[in-house]
Amino acid sequence: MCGKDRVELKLQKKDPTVKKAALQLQNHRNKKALPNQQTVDYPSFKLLLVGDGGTGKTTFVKRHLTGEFEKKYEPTIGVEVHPLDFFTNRGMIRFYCWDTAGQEKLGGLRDGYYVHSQCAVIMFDVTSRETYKSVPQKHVDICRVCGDIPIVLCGNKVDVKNRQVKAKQVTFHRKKNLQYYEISAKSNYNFEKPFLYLARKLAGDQNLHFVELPALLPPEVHIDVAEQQKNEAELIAAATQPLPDGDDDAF
Ligand SMILES: Nc1nc2c(ncn2[C@@H]2O[C@H](COP(=O)(O)OP(=O)(O)OP(=O)(O)O)[C@@H](O)[C@H]2O)c(=O)[nH]1
Ligand SMILES: [Mg+2]
Repeated sequence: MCGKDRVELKLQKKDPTVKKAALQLQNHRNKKALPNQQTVDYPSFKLLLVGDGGTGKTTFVKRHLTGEFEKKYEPTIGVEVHPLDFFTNRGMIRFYCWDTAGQEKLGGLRDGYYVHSQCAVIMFDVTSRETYKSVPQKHVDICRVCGDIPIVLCGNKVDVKNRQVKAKQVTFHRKKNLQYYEISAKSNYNFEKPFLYLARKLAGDQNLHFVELPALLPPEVHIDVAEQQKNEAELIAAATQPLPDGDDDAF
């Protein structure tokens, strides 16, 4: 370890969010029946995370510090699996997040990763229309392999000023009865929303809520709150409008 790394590690350990994450991890390790066992004694679900390359999937899952500490990295087969724990009023819940490679050439097993997924997040990048256009195909693929599982659509990078996919242009979720959230992985905006929605669906309990949020990396960027409030209002207003014709969303 070089001198610079050592200094950074020391600084990180002083960071209260890092301390909190370490404590959370220690607490849940203590709850396990055996040390180093793979499974946990609370409900766990396989969450499939898909979306075009560069949409921010890896950035998103790595915000969750405990999951990052326990990560299992398998670059050669095109997926990283992160166990992400959440504390709910009904006890702990774990999502095994399968962060797949979006780039075709790094796709590895592709559909092979989808098998046995119990829920999914489809991510696109609001600064790239192309990534939104590929959402329907990803949805078809998930339904083909996994059947009717709860799915959340996430429009990431809403911190960027010049977005290409406006809130009112996002209509795919309404056609397919999915949940949609605007998120910004880099600012932690709405980080917990997709997990909360999925946890409620999987538990069949709309009253489930998080009693404590997981330790997250500090925000790297800040969103313009007023601007984002406008976007959220635009979404609500758009939901009252008739859906555009056709299978794919046109801009
Ligand atoms: N401005 C902004 N940039 C982001 C955000 N999330 C991710 N990025 C950036 O987008 C780029 C791609 O992020 P990744 O997380 O690697 O994307 P990915 O979806 O995992 O890509 P693949 O692994 O190729 O499928 C990186 O440069 C990130 O820093 C965000 O919320 N806001
Ligand atoms: Mg990635």
